[in-house]
Amino acid sequence: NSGKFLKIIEVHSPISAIIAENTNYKNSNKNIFYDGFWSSSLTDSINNGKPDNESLDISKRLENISRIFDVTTKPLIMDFDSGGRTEHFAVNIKSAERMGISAIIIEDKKGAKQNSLTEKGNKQPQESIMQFCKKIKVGNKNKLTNDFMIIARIESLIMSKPQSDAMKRAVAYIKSGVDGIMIHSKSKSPDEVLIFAKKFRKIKEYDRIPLICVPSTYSQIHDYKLKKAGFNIVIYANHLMRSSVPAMEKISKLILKYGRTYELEKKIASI
Ligand code: SPV
Ligand code: MG
Repeated sequence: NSGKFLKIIEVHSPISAIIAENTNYKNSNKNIFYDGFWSSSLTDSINNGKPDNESLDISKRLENISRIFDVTTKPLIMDFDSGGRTEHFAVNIKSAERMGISAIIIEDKKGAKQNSLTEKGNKQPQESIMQFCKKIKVGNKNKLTNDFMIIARIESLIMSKPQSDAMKRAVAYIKSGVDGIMIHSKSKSPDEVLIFAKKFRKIKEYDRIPLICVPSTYSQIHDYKLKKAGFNIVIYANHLMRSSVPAMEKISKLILKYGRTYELEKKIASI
């Protein structure tokens, strides 16, 4: 409702969330900051040393978010994977809303979970439109308030299906009552999500439906271009985790190399 273009950053632990909450960047006339957090299935799993395949169960994911909420104030969008079995989704969505999560994103996939960006090629099938619409309706029935948003994530482009399939799904999901659309892509170019946004924004009756993107593979595109294309939310979905991994690898190696920590004091945070 703010009409603002929202920048959302992945957080996977209380300390990563405190850092994200307190990060800002001042340029000549603006003070830029993150509007909220993304709880990523990928980085929550990695933070627990596990693959992104739902072996980290929903109660552990919610516990993690609860610890983040203990020490931060920004709103959070939770990656809810496919939402799981519809009867479990009906229960879990209430737990998410009660905890204070602002929105969940459910992806239109079914069966054993695989990360959409896996380089081996994602073998997880897409859910049928009919079944996914059913799930959206169950979600809406189990909302406690209308402030809580359910966003549908469309995987058609990930599966190399045509734009028409993605658009057909967007329309069906919105008709089933979803509050926003995330179009996902693993292309190295932003072109396909830009084409989708252009078509989607031509539908005037969906003016107020937020459009979301996750530019992990097409990272060359600037935020203002996504805004101009009609997106309302950008999610930087894994970058605090990905920045911490090489930092930890480097420092742990240097301690072995030097046999002391003196050489790296300037590379790390003060005590
Ligand atoms: C995640 O962050 O876990 C996501 C986005 O689902 S992606 O990994 O890009 O599919
Ligand atoms: Mg995920």
